[in-house]
Amino acid sequence: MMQVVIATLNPGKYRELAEPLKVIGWEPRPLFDFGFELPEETGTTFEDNAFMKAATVAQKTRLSALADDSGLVVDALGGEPGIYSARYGGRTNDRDRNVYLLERLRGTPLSKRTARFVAVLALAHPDGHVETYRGEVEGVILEAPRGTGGFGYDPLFYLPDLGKTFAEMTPEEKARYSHRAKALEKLIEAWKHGPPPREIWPLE
Ligand code: ITT
Repeated sequence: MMQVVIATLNPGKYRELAEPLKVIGWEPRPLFDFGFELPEETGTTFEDNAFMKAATVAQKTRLSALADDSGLVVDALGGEPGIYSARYGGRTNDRDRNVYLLERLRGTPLSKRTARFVAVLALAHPDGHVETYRGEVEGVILEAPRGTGGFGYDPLFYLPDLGKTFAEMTPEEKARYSHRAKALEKLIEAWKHGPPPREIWPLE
């Protein structure tokens, strides 16, 4: 069975990544088991940051490592908080970040509160090869939180087609409709018959 270190310190992400990997027969290992820190996220894109986290952990553990860099991209805020979602406004917990987001959107009508969640998964192998998979989901930022499930901005992120926020969904529903679920779907599709072919530089 392939052991994969889940290179995250966010327990909400861990839960959502580990279960689907068990389904395809991989053995998820929490980063906590190894006592490593994650590198500082100095990249300018979700891809850069996911790559850095996965590659660092694969190199240190000599195992394959899966990292997730994700965030909320709000149109009326020019794409904020984006890659800075975990530290938005310098706020240090989910509740305060949600309050801050609502403050930033005060006076913005519902029709202009469109947003998307983005997740980029990077799967790095100890030989240095890295694969990335991206998932996105469109929604609307509500004017007040709804629901108690999930984590992060879930109580404010509403899917009009489903009539629910992510925090009002069951874990199974979130595991079907989320940005992370869509990225995982691509990873699982790529790996369903074993390791996917690697891109090779063309030799002119
Ligand atoms: P690791 O780097 O340890 O994985 P992190 O929380 O710092 O954890 P990110 O830098 O990728 O990870 O920040 C992502 C933030 O975006 C996260 O802290 C949440 O605030 C938000 N976010 C991402 N996915 C989310 C989801 O499914 N539901 C709600 N909020 C989410």
